[in-house]
Amino acid sequence: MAETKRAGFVAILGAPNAGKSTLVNLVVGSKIAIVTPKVQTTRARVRGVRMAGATQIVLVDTPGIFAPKRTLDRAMIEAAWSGATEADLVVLLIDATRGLDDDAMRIVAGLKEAGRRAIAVINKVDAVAREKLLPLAKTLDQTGIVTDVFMVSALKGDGVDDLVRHLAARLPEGEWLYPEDQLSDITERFLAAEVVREKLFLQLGDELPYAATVETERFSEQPDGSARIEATIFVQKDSQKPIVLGKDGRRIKAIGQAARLELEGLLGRRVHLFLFVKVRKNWADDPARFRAMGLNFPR
Ligand SMILES: Nc1nc2c(ncn2[C@@H]2O[C@H](COP(=O)(O)OP(=O)(O)OP(=O)(O)O)[C@@H](O)[C@H]2O)c(=O)[nH]1
Ligand SMILES: [Mg+2]
Repeated sequence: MAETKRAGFVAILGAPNAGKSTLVNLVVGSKIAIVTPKVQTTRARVRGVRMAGATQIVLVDTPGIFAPKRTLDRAMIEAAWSGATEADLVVLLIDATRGLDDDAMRIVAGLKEAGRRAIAVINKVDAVAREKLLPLAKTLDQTGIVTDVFMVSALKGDGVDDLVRHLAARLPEGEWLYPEDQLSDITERFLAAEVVREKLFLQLGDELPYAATVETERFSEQPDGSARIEATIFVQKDSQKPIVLGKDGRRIKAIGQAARLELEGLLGRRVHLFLFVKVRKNWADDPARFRAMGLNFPR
């Protein structure tokens, strides 16, 4: 007899930089969400699909949850919490190097308030001393909202198979939500903009990435099978434009080159990438920019 089909959503919640996108990419087996060492990399919800036998696990990567300051922050956090609302299971991802800090406690409080329980996953176990893990697991257990505690390294893959098995077994019976061979709900246009934003985050100092957003303006297939992509980097101030461009345009060139190489790997075809930098002072208060990012504009 065929195995019973199961399917459902698993929202991954956590503080900024906990490794949510790294975990989702690993479980999906393909890069669908960008990853950087900086906080607040992910801005919108992204769904990734992993088949485990007859079970379809739809992982929902979310923006990190923190104390919001800007309109964009509020939109990101709303996106994260709405990811949890629609989910069958919630994973609370904890950065082992930070433990249950203020950001993590804020999520615990939010889950409590919503009457939700979560599977706690302690990530980055490769980066801390073993002795620290058991006390952390105990503290998580005592929050009263945690059903199980797993320890993983999303970077190295340790412990992730166990977690996937656990998730699969707890999803409800039902028809699959996506075609079996689909890996995510993102479009190639969105992926292109995100990969450019990742390279921008990696190339720039601490402040500027947060002043920038990237949109794919044109995406067309060429007769020779390659893709032609035009993307615009929006910054908020005139003074930020030369920083993105770099001396003699060297920085934008490096960003473009790195993005193109990665996109060729991800899209499986040659890519011609054209980047533009524009100043749009109010993009962070412009509902259209939020929609382009996959976010609702907070009221
Ligand atoms: N040592 C170690 N580093 C990790 C691990 N998982 C993720 N990282 C690193 O942590 C940083 C943040 O990873 P992301 O996956 O972008 O984290 P995130 O939770 O999605 O971050 P936001 O989208 O900003 O909320 C990156 O530099 C990762 O390489 C891990 O298991 N071990
Ligand atoms: Mg992320």
